[in-house]
Amino acid sequence: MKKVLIASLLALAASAWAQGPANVEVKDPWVRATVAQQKATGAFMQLTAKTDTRLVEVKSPVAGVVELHEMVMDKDVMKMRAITTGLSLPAGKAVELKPGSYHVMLMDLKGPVKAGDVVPVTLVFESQGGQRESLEVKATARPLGPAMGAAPAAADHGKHKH
Ligand SMILES: [Cu+2]
Repeated sequence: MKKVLIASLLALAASAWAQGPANVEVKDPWVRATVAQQKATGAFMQLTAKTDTRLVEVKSPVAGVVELHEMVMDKDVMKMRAITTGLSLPAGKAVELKPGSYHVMLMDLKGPVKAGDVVPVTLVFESQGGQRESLEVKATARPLGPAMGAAPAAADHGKHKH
């Protein structure tokens, strides 16, 4: 009984935290699930670096193009903008990638991302010395959230229950 509990706790820990002796700790990676025909979505997580580093590149097999984005105000309108110089991760400070803020933009999706899907995302970090380290995390797809109830009927199309 106790063994089973420990095993499930370990499994839980493994899914929530990235593995390996990395300089950057990745907490709670997730991807927003898509609806039919949607070609882009966002990936989110919390990053904490042990020493000053930068997130310089992100890759994922589910997307043809992956970019790092930030939200900026442009004439009172919030817009997304690609971060081309990398996202800096100061030592010991948690940097949050979340909706409405920094995010990983997955574009040119090869197929729909369904809630519960596990999406591999490879993060490439560069230290101040220019050393690169990559880390693969498994982001779980979550449903659209509050907007879900208002989603068009098309989103449910093709979902047959037997
Ligand atoms: Cu974006």
